[in-house]
Amino acid sequence: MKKIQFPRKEFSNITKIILSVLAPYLIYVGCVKIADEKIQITLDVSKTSLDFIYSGAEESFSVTSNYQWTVNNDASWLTVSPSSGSNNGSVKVIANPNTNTDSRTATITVSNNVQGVTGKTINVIQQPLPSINNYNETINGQNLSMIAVQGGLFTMGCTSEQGGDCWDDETPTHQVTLSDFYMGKYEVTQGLWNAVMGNNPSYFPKGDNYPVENVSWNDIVGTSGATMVIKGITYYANGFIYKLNQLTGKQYRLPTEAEWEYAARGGQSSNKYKYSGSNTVGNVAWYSDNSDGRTHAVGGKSPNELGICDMSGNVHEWCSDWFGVYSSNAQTNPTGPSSGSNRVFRGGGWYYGARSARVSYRNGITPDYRYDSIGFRLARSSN
Ligand SMILES: [Ca+2]
Repeated sequence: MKKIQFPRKEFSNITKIILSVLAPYLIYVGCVKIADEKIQITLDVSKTSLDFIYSGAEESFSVTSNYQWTVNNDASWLTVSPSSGSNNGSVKVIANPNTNTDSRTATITVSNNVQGVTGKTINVIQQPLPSINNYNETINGQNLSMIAVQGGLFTMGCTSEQGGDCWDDETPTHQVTLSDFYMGKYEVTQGLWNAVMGNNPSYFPKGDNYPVENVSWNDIVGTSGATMVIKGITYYANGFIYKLNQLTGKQYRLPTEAEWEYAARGGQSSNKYKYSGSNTVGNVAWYSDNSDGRTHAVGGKSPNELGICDMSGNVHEWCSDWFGVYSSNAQTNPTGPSSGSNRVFRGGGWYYGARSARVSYRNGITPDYRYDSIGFRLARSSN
């Protein structure tokens, strides 16, 4: 039998010529395709948002990648550096001060300009210039300094920086939103008390710049005579605050417990310290280990982020609220329980340990109680 002869499959001469001309390109295209399949380009950033205080600051984020990348930002008030890099790196972001009374936003984009790889976006917000300002006034020759506290949202209670030092009454944590207010830069001094009341009830009579103590909540708020109601508290004509308000024409009051804690934490400028202005208690507080068994002149330790002094230590500070248990519900401008038996005091004192000087520490006692480790600080609403 005759074998069937299959024709050899061969390229024609013309095809050979074309293939020989195209060969280098085909090899190149093949290699690129293989390379694309082998290298998975990755890109990630450590933050998706940045929140700047109104006065400006420096923040940073890190880039994780295996390729080149570039950074773009759409706001002239932001500086990012470097504007490009490769592989893993860190990017600094500097915000200029915001001189507007509105907040402002910007977008930072990190990309590596490779098709199919999604760029990363960081949303930036900067807080507005506060609409209230610090001020001083003089009452019968005694200075009163008030710090403007821009309102906002914070977490009240036993937050993580408190470590294992919290007591049960500091839980549960809860979200609190506050309006703008003023808080006294210092504890009310013996000098100011005497200028208003004409006496000095303090156990440690050392001079005008020492904190007044041995004053009950009732001594401050009053118990008889004409009245004025401020933020839910009735102030009476025989109390310190009513008399101060007669002299100044303003509506000073005790801080609420939430205002006290928000200010102690540094408000919107908070660095999330355990004590008011530091994680090292001795930098900001007169307390059992450094007080030498007595009060000290106000402002002797470093101020906190807002410029407020001695919120940790020296003397405890009365607040306007009845002492109650916390709820986990979010609250706006809370004023505490509607009734109770003890009024709140905060911040620790010269006789007490570091655990009492924490920003979330709280305690309470009957409003007629006088003690040489409890004084107070003034507050005032912004409107
Ligand atoms: Ca204090």
